[in-house]
Amino acid sequence: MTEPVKPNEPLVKHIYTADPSAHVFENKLYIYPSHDLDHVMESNDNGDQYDMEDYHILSLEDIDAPCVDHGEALHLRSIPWAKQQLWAPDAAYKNNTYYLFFPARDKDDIFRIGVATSASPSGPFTPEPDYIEGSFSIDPAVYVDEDQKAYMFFGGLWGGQLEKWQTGSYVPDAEGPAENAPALGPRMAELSDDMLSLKHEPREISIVDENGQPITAGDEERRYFEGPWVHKYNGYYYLSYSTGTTHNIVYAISKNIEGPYVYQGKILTPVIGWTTHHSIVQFKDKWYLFYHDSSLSGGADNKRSVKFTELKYNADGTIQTIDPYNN
Ligand code: FUB
Repeated sequence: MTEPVKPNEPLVKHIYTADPSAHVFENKLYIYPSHDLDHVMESNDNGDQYDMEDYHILSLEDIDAPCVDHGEALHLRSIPWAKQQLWAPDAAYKNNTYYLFFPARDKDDIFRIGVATSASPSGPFTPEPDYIEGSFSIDPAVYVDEDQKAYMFFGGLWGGQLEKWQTGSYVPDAEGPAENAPALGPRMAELSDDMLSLKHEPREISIVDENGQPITAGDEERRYFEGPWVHKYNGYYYLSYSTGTTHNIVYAISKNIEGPYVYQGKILTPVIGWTTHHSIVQFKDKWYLFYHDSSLSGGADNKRSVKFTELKYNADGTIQTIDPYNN
């Protein structure tokens, strides 16, 4: 694209992109999205319509510069363990190396999380031969803390299969908790120093209300569904995520990276299209929300476009709610 990008407009229009994970690397903004394909798929609760096969990495020299598409950075055909569905990725930098974390279904149709490496933030990325041992479900988000310890957050309901991992192993016909029971939380694990494995079995994160009571599975306005993202602001960890069936991006905060996280409120009201997925990044002196919607495709759930808008904090650290069509 040669035109400068604008807030609340697709970053690129020549391909469909979704699930943006934005990072500042080498003084530029890099966006790691899913690459939605322009084909017709049957929609179902299993997410079969999200049948993606590769990743393209985008970058911006500045927040009003043209968006660069760096081309194919990783394709399904080069990932030995993966069968289909390259869903929402994330990237991290450590050890003079860029790491791309990504979910895909393995040969047994179970979602796992893989990792690929590159010397450049724009790739191409070389995948490890197998998925990360002990990983499962979807939507990895990797947070490298100030002490350089790295943590992977992940998990998604329904097609993301999180319900099936409640016992710690895969139970194909497992269902979610009862409506009045605590909702399933995202999982987290510290990554090994080489970023290629988990240091321990994934732990479940608890999200609670202002009285310390767990958010329940029936509380669809607030319970975790998919798409976790963690950032730090004024000494607090902010865990933000999609509520899925109610289509909001919401957030909860904690002094401890492992939680419990206390629910705060909405960041982004529903977008056009079923899914909503985001990331939050500081670039220069401002904070930005990267998100997607299906407006460019006329509302097709599986043909989405990445956009951004400024994100603002109130003096008490709460985040101002964004209406994507009125800001
Ligand atoms: O893009 C496929 C899936 O849709 C992602 O993994 C979810 O977060 C949702 O955006």
